[in-house]
Amino acid sequence: MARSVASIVAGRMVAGAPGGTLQRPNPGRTAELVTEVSLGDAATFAEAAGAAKAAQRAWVDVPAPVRGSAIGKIGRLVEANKDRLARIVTEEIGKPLAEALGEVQEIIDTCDFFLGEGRRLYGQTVPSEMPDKQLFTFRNPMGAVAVITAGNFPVAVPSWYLVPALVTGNTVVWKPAEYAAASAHALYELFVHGGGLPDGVLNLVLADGEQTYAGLEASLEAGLVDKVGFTGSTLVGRKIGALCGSHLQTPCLELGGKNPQVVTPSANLDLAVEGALFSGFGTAGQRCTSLGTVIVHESVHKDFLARFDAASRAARIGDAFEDVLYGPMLDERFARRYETFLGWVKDHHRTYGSDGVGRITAGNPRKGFVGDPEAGMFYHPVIVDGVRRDDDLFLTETFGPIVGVTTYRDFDEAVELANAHGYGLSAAIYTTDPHEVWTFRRGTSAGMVSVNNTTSGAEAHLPFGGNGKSGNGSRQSGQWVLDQFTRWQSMNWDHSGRLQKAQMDVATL
Ligand code: UN1
Repeated sequence: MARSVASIVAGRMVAGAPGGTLQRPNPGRTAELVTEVSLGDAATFAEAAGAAKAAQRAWVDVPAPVRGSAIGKIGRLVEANKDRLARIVTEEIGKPLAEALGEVQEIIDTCDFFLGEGRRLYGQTVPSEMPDKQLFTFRNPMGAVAVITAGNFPVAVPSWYLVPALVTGNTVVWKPAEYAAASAHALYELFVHGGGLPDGVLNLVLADGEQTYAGLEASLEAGLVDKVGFTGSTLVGRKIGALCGSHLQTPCLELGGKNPQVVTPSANLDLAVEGALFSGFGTAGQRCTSLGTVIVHESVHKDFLARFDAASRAARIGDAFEDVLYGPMLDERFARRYETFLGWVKDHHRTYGSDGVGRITAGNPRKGFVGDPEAGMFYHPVIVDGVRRDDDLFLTETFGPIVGVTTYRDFDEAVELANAHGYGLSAAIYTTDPHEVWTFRRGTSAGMVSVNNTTSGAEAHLPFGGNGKSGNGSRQSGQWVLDQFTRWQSMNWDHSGRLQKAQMDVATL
């Protein structure tokens, strides 16, 4: 039985489908319908932004510790519904159940961290240069926040925005990926009921990209949106960044990645292979933190490649409810784009020399569920050895189960190659040499560095974010995200009874 979902503005379900209807199939069994989505349009978005703006005046008056305890209750309700929510995610986007459970755990962790923020939200006292004058700083909420999220992490990544935004006194209009609408709807309900959120504090808009952009533009124009958070592609991030910039706003942008993994001669190769397998092919390569290119020292290249090849051939791909490395692609649009890319890779890499450089080593890049080729959007893992720095595969995020491999001679070259793609989200190094660890950390352009661990798999309370084509330097998670959802306000309070002028009436000894 397919679930029917629609936008919810100020606590009311939006009637009809002004933006049309989306029939969402199970990506693992495309003949089976899982969600029927009534889409809103630009007006729905603007209406939701208006509802958020109106509700913010009362929400900011709720004492922060009370908002924090609402976050705590949301966390407990999500915990009580962990299995149910994870199953909706697995069914709707084909993420293996173990990963979906991990994703839900990430929401609980985020709530656990931020419930305490309600009792902190610290400001400062600052000494004045004049007697009987007090200086203070306060964190004020931005106002109404627009949150636009991707469908590969349909519940955890949204919570990275919703939780800190709400606890700091903002209200939200949330536009999730429409192909993950049932997951989003389920999370919305847990937030509203768990936290007892008043109408309008959290609004859900289901709409396509075009209508969302138009709605966001109109809302910014009307002064209804004070901050935008966006997780998605670099291409769309640029558009949203430009739009926000023209309204003198700085959005929180979390975009794509082409995340490298350096494998040095001292590396534990089994660990490096396990890491490459998980971050390259886990979630079918559809994480912003997925591994893009392995940069391996030439002395261990052959050995690494043989083991990586064998491991990827042995991996189980299939039904996301079973014990598999990964399931289907998220959505037909991604599958089609990936297939075009794969076609290019096959043509391009066939033209390389007979020495094996540039050949597709592993996997059988054929579409099809093992045993039932027509069942869903499944792809086998592909490893391309010998990628060169001007190859598309080296330079572009693929969002699919494909990993490039290239070699280096000296360590400086490895660091240089690890930055040459222009993204800067996540980077990993496998080494037992502390000097290499330190040199890599300092030299990488990435916002997140892993040592003897994978490029993907961030923890919920460490700063998350990227540089270059991966974002605008904003950071989510932990205390660092507070700077995204609050503005500093300063106050000076003179109780001397005189008009003391800064710089002119400075006290002297
Ligand atoms: C994303 O793909 O948008 O680091 C976020 C990870 C996850 C988050 C990925 N916890 O893999």
